[in-house]
Amino acid sequence: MSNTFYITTPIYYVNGAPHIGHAYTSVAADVLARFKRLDGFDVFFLTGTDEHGQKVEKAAAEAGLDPQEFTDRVSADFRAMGATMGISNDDFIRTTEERHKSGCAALWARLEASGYLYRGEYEGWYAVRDEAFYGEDELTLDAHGIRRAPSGAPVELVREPSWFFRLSAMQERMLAFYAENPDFIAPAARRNELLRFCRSGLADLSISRASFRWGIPVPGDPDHVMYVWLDALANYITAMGFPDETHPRWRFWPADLHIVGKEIARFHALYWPAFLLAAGIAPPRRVFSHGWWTVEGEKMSKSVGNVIDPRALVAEFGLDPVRYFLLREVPFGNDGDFSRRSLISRLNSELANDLGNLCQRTLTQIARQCDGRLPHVGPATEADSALLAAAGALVPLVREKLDRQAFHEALEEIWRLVRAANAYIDHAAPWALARTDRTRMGAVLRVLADVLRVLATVLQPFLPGTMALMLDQLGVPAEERTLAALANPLPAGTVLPSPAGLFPRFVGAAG
Ligand code: ME8
Repeated sequence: MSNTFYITTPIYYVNGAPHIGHAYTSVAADVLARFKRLDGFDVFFLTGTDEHGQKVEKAAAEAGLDPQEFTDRVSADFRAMGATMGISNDDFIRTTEERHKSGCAALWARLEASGYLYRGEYEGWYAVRDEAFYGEDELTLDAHGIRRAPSGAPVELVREPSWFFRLSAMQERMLAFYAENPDFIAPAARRNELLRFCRSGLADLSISRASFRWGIPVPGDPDHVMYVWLDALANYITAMGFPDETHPRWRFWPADLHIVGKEIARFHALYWPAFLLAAGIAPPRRVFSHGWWTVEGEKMSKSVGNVIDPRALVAEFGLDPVRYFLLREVPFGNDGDFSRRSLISRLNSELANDLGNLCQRTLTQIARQCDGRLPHVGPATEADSALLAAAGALVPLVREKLDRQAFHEALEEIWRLVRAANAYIDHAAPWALARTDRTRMGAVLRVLADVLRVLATVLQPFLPGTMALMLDQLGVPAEERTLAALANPLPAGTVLPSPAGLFPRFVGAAG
């Protein structure tokens, strides 16, 4: 079994500023990357920007800038968004980089050599907003007589010479691939959609454009640029050094997980593995396609003016509460609604009350009653053993949930333990034992400190900043913060720093 884990986000279009949807995907991938690192994996986490195509070319023209200058700017903004969100990516790829362009040309050459490409003419519908081709049967006419794609994007008629990929020849092979890899695409609803689409018959895919210039030239046919989706998908291998299979990064391929939004599932779970299989390259292991956020019940859009800037949220609420909210509020895979009220309510009840107070109550007692030193492990009562057993079972449970990208279930398991620890402290009442049975008081506080250590350790991927502080306060050395290190008990007598609050309650207006 290889110990590598390669995870990616989509590379984002640089036609506009990053928003909460982009932050969501990046945070989700980041939590998994951090968890795998804590679990001893050799992790590679990639993100970046998708900079070619008509949509970006148009946005640059509207901004009155040369496309390269425009993409430099917006790409830097996406990088900055990642930094604000605490994203721990190992690289950030831009499709305008030389390494990407040459890798793409190499992929094209392999596809051509394998006989999967031919030149022809494309006539059909194209939506610049989606950078996607649509069949006549997929379109609807709106009230103004405008033809629209299922996504709502307006389409235009395109008639131009084009290179094609023989997707039709891949149909049986793809169906066999899905059958052999039942976990390749999740959640199940997306898998079923994809199977239906694939079984209904696959048309060859136009993979070059000849009517604009902002793209990677087709090798040997410089009047054409590569279709932006072929260019974009290739980022996942060009960042790993493709076509140089002796590159140190190539050991990470095939990717373990592509995290994407539901609207681009077909590109990742059908076109991408089809290109790779045709080129003789191993396909990725899994694609998880998550749902979409609306805002206070409405679709997020520039024209409605309700686009949420993740950086403004972080400035107001702090980074960890925002990360927590994004992954706790909505089952991963479902659509969800963003509302300030629910963010504030989760911050105050789950982070400040449930977890923050538990930690504060325990550490304040240790500071006051135990001279700030970690107490000895005492003889365990039934209640002690039950709580410690629940804590001991947490890591495998969370691992299993995160291996299925079920973030909300992982957090639910963690909070089950937080609630059990709160019930335990209420019942054991160490503040009362301080007057009646100091030995038992020490034992109770030690149980709590050990449980808090488990909680803070598994929560690091979700709440990296606050859990680092919590582990400092629990006296856990930096090198003892991995999942494996939970097996090493902390020495009694460890001097703990004075406790400080982790999650201030939010007291401002909700609306
Ligand atoms: O599609 N809710 O880029 P993109 C949740 N360049 N997630 C959202 C969202 C929302 N309202 N809005 C965006 C592209 N996202 C291509 C990808 S990959 C080879 C090329 C997230 O800038 C979600 O992950 O349109 C979605 O798939 C992605 O941003 C789309 O970003």
